[in-house]
Amino acid sequence: MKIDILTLFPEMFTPIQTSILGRAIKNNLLDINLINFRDFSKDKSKHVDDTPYGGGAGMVISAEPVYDAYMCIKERENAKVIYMSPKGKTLTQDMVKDLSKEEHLIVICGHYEGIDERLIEEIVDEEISIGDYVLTGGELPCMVMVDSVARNLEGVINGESVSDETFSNDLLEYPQYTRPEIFNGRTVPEVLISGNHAKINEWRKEKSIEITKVRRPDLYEKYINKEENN
Ligand code: 4G1
Repeated sequence: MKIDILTLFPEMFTPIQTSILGRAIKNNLLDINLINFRDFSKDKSKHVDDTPYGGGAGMVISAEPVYDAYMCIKERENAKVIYMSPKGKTLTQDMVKDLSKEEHLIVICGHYEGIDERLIEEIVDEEISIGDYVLTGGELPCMVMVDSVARNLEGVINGESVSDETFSNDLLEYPQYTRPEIFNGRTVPEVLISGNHAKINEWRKEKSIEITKVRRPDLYEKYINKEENN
């Protein structure tokens, strides 16, 4: 998958070129291309923002430098253009799964008070939000989206870990333990060292249901409704 990211702060993006995603890039499963649209400013002091029409606080990013950066991307015709925005649809695992089927994403990150609405009308296919809180820019949301999409790409992580976890069955995960067997006097649940895999699976399912019911009644409700239909 090719991902072009249009941002004023390309240096923020080290986290998604590290660890598992770093390996995916090395293995040519993922290609992240950072474009600083300040490079497309026609202003001699490289300005990309201006005061808002109608007045009010803050600065608005002009349509032109972002548009010119977008026009410079080769083979953009079949790409899906995403604007990270608090006005977007909140990212879910179902959306992540659909996005991971795309061949090419172009992601625009806003800053200050956002981007001129006409740029969004002109080139954006989908506005996506990661949740309801105020941020200084769309860069962190973009990284969240790219991380979740990339780990669903073929070969990035082993298949079992992709399908086994939370949200694939609408339940939160059971608790995990590793060595030592006793930590500060706390033991590992007996069943996990029993070697009885049927019993272990049963215990894990039970724990998943228990924690989901307590912590995420919304997910639990969804799970129960699905079970009733099976
Ligand atoms: C009004 C949050 C403004 C923020 C209401 C999640 C937030 C992009 C996201 C804001 C942003 C609320 C996101 C706000 C985001 C222009 C640049 C928009 C930064 C900006 C709830 C500032 N998911 N926020 N405005 O945070 O880009 O994607």
